[in-house]
Amino acid sequence: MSDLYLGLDASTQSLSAIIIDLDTRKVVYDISLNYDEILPHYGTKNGVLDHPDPQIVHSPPLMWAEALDVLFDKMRTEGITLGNIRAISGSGQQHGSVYLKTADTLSNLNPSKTLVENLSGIFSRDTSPIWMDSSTRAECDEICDVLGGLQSTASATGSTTFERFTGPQIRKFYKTQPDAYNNTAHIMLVSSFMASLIAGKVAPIDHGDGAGMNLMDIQTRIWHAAARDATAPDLSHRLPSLAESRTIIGNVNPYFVDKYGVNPNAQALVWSGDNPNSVIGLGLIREGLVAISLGTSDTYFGTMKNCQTDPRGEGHVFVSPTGDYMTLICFKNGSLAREAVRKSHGLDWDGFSQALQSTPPGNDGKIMLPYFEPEIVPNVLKPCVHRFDLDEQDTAGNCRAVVEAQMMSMRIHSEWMGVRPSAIYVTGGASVNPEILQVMADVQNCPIYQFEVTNSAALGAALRAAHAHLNTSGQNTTWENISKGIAEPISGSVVNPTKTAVYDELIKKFAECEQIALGK
Ligand code: ADP
Ligand code: XUL
Repeated sequence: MSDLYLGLDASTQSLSAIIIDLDTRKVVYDISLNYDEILPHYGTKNGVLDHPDPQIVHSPPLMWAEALDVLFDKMRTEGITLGNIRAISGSGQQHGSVYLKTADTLSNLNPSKTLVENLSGIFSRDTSPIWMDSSTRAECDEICDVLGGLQSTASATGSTTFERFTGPQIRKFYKTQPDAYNNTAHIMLVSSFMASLIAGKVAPIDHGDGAGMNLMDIQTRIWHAAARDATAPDLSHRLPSLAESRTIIGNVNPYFVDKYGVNPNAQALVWSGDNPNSVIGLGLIREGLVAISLGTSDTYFGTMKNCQTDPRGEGHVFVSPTGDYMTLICFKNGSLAREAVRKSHGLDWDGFSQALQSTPPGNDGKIMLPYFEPEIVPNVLKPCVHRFDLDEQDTAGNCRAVVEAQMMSMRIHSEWMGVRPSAIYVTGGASVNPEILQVMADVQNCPIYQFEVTNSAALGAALRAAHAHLNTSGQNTTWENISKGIAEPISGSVVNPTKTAVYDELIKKFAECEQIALGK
């Protein structure tokens, strides 16, 4: 039987798994379990807990752990040969943080109990602030001031301070719940928390996800002492070590061996963020390629050899699993904004696509600024949907307006990268929708390529597991070899631009509307 590699993805709305057989270059298993559906007792909506303040967005970390049990149980009962798994890695929604009183139990989990039973009482904070949280403006300003302002914070940590980044979130926790902070022995990211469960010990944070914390020195890739001190006292012993994303933590936690029959020699790798993993899952291993992920958030990213930060402070520099840098811009009003429009007009996705087909590119000048949730880029803390020359009841006009707004915003706010893409690779749940991709192609004026696997983060994690396993077992291999025939666009899948000129004009109006909406 072939060697198998498992990639997991703990995203905002679901836990997914992809298993690859590298000999045949095939994905042999691909599943996604939606938290709201499989674990309704946590009461989440789209994976997050309801809160009266739209700026506060948390999820329960126990839910992510319980989903792991559900997933492994499903794989075992579906007859997946977990005994052939050689290495496991994973991907987590970025920035979210998990707070533990102790990690002693991790190496000693009782397989006759569930993960929930095993982990009961270990959290010093029952809920985790996630990337959608925007409640830390004050803490962002405090840290940024100590580090010398926007540009020096960005050149120190890869980004200026952002509300969702882990450092400002930790500072808010320390300021508002000092006793619980003092009671915290370990602060983890979603990725390193899940890796710690899989490895049975406190996992390092990889450089890719570490760069999303405002705590890592982006040049030297070690904790940035001044940023750490500006965040909270006595933070150094609460943070784990930082490591390259190819680091093997050890063998898989015996819990998964005894309970589900996972190969006892399977290597547990560090995890990374969903966006760095997607770089590998999309084969973005050369500079100049750009990808757009249409997941819960929409992200625009690409690899970069030298570290160049955004002077306007909207974009980020992270570290790619290849060791190069990657640039990223994150738009919070992605799939959930498209869904809000779709649902308010009583449509399914087919109806939404028909609405896009029935309206002309440029939407006769109708414009929406879809800030259904507080927005990251541009920074909008109070959610508000603005419409210009657009009637709220105009079903087709609103469907086209939300997608055009998202694509024009990506074009405007990625200009600092200094390269207009010649091809865009697309991933995430909405990348199956050809009408949305047509708008993307027209606004960006470049061809869009689709992939067979829409979860590039889980695929990237599986490929990282294979890369690390082969390179530590004497079968040296390159990223080019790993991605060949599997992390490549579907041949012939291209969506070419057709009507582009209209957007060169409309984008000027859109930019003006954006300024008005931002009160500038
Ligand atoms: P995440 O990984 O952030 O949890 P996914 O990449 O799995 O998110 O994407 C989930 C989203 O994909 C859903 O919120 C849904 O809005 C969107 N989606 C699924 N199918 C379609 C479709 N046919 N057209 C547009 N969007 C879709
Ligand atoms: C990236 C970001 C989101 C999350 C969730 O900075 O906040 O893309 O990683 O997908």
